[in-house]
Amino acid sequence: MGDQLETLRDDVLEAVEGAADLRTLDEVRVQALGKKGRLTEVMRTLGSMPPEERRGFGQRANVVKEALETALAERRQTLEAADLERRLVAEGIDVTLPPRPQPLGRLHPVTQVTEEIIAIFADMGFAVAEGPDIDDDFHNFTALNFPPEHPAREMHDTFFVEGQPELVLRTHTSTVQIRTMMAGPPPHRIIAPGRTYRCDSDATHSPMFHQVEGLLIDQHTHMGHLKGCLEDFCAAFFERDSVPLRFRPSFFPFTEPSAEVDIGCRRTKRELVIGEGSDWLEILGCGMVHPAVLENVGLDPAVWQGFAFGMGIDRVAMLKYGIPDLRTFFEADLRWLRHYGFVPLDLPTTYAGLAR
Ligand code: 2NL
Repeated sequence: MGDQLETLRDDVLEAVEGAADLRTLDEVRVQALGKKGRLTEVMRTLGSMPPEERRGFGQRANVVKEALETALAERRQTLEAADLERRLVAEGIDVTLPPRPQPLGRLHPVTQVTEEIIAIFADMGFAVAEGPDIDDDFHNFTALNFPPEHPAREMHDTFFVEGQPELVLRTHTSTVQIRTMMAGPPPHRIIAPGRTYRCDSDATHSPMFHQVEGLLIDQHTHMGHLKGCLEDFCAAFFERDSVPLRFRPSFFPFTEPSAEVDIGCRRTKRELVIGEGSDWLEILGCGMVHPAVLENVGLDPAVWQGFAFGMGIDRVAMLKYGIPDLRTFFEADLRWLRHYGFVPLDLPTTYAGLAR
């Protein structure tokens, strides 16, 4: 009987060491210690033994059982660790590998350029403000000092909401600046990028287009600050040390004085270079906020003053990235987007270079 226990123990220990995976090991366990296992069968014979043999045999069988259980547990641990190691290697991710931008699609040039503009003005301390695309006559025209008979209020320039002649699709994002000035006390330093709408459609006009306006209101800001701000913006946007700017006297109902700003450029048959040369290209309109506008939003023009400007985002996107036709912007052509679009997650910053 003693030999039988030892043979059983050695057989099972050998099988345990030989088990190459957890499934095999479990089969070994069942065959030895399961309900019909070899050791279980041997233990079952205890009852029919003479009492003087039973005690010693029972003790030795228990020692064998414990030895087998220990061996099984140790082998299990080894196999589990090996399994885990295999999985860690197989499922490992090298986080230092570069991302694969291809499946992520592309950002529209308007999105890219809007982010670039926001990054530049954010560095100068301007916050981004937003407002509704549909607004009322007061925020779009009256507060901005448009006289009642102004041509921009005509049916053929402005989209009106059917049945609600007080509501329009905003023709500029000045509506957002009016809302900002009425919502809280000065000083204000904001830019308002967004969609704008005018009843106009040809090679250089789209009925929906994008604009960014800027507004700064405090007690001491003058035209010199406006000029410096726009010079810094243009240099940063066109990524040059400096750019020549030309301010031409102009007229807007909401600014006084008003100016249109041209940027120096060189036009050849083949290309357009921005920031050098003896030609000029108009890029934005600006001025000191009209006293009547300040009064309309409840500010005393004897105390508060500031500047404002407005710029077409689609237009400067075309200039900066050499996109020849405005209409292609809104055709949702995937081949066009793959060519002119930008890799997402590469957010523009002025210190890293706006578009990399
Ligand atoms: C242009 C000209 C401009 C503004 C927009 C503005 C807004 C308020 C008060 C005063 Cl609330 N002015 N905006 C000022 C001057 C010019 O836009 O050519 N945009 C494309």
